[in-house]
Amino acid sequence: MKLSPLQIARYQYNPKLPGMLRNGISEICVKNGAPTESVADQEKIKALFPNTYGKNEITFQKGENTSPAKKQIVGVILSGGQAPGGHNVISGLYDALKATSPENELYGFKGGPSGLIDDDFIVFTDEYINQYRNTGGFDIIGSGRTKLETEEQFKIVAENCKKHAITAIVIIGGDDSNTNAAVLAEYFAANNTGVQVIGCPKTIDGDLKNEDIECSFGFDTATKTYSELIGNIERDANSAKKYWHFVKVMGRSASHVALECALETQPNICLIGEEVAEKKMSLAQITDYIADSVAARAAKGMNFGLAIIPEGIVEFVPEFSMLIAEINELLAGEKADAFNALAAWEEKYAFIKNGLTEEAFKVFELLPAGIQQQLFLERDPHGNVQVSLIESEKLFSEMVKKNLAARKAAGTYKGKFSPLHHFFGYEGRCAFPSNFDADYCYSLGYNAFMLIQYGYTGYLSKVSNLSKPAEEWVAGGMPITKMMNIERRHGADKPVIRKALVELDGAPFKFFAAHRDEWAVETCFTFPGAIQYFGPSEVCDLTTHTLALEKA
Ligand code: FBP
Repeated sequence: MKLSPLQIARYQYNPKLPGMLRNGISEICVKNGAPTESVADQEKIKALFPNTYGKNEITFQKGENTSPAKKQIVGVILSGGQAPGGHNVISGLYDALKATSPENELYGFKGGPSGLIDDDFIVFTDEYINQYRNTGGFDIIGSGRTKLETEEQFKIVAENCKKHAITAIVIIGGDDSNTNAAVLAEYFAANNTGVQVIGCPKTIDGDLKNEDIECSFGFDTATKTYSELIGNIERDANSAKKYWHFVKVMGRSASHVALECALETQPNICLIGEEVAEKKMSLAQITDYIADSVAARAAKGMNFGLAIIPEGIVEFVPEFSMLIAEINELLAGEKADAFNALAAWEEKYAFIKNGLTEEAFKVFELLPAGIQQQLFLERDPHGNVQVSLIESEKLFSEMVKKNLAARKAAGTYKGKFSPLHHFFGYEGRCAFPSNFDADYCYSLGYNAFMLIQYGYTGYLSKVSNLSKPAEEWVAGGMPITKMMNIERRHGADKPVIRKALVELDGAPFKFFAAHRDEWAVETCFTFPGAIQYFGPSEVCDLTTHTLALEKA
């Protein structure tokens, strides 16, 4: 592999640990916190997790390490979508494990959770790990989206652990993967396997957070990468003064990524899915809102601008989710074959018209032809519409175009509207982790090993006080069951980690809401530029606006 100069330089970077973990392994002791309860449905969650529920929160502090001496053989997996910093979680875990005893071993199970089932692994060495320090990507062992949730799977994993004398598994993943980590921990405890399970909070979407977990790793780097690109486009727009840019940003469901990018770049428009749902906004209302900005700016001679559209937006538009639900129903089971057998779009269109309720068809009719066809082309393995593949940036720009044409006809708009489209997602998921993510991830991994060493299971590695310099970060752990509640999933009540959506009464959204009217009409763009890895701390170690506002 040919190395870039930055990659070589990043190998030399020493990630910063929280102060309390800096004195060497022999001087890390546990401070017990209070017993915990789940966020809701306490009795039900307690009954489902009799062995792991209600445990104490803990923090680490400087003091004599009293953990029992024991050879540790730890397995680690990466689960779900890539997020910058995954390699550092593994290197932090490896370094703590080896610093505790060179006899300890770290197994990396390949391709995500399926690696644990297929018993497909490598044993990490210094030489192997060193190639991945402070780099982006999950290619160190790969990732996958297989769900680890059935008893049959757990049995196989337990057998594989027994075969290799594995003492603990670390699951690096999002809310679903950590929910499964909790269930696996409970299974292992109930069956006296002696295998511990520790989770680490990952996802660029930023929706795995709560009063304990201040942010998931990867969010910082991904949003900085998108914001750099958005800022560059804003500057181009402000230079050329002829295009309106519609930028869709990743975030399967929650709009944290869009909101953070808006705080960093001050675009003219940023839609927030959670607000759309709360206000029950229709497609027409959203379109009007964007068109108002285009028209107001045009009246001032500015026929350019930028709108950020969160990937998950359409699911939050009530009439659109109703349409999707009807389409899923319309093509359920064998009905899909009848639909697919129709050759021409006109025939398919008639089939759709016939099958949808009048209300749903009205929404369907509003959509641009390209989007209408997309709804029927891209389906997931269960036959459902893949909402994340809908080109919502094009959907809204085309609807705005129509809206402006009507205004022009009515004599209320005289501008020129030339839209361009972008989608930023994969561009940010494997970027070199920012110093923040490099430090945070290394600390999460290091800390995960300390939790293992002290015998905890069903815990999430927790590093907090993140808006402060790393020296002041607080390392510890919290029982995953604390974050759980019961939700309806696939027709059954399930214990799951509660997903964090954008809070409309939270400081980041309030700040945005207080400024957006001005941003919509004036040109208030800010240009964050590229992530800086070397240089003054106030430039290189900056956290996100979201975290800074939440912790202000
Ligand atoms: P995770 O929830 O697994 O972290 O993944 C999030 C995400 O990056 C979303 O933002 C995006 O919608 C999705 O993954 C894309 O998934 P895929 O990599 O399978 O295309």
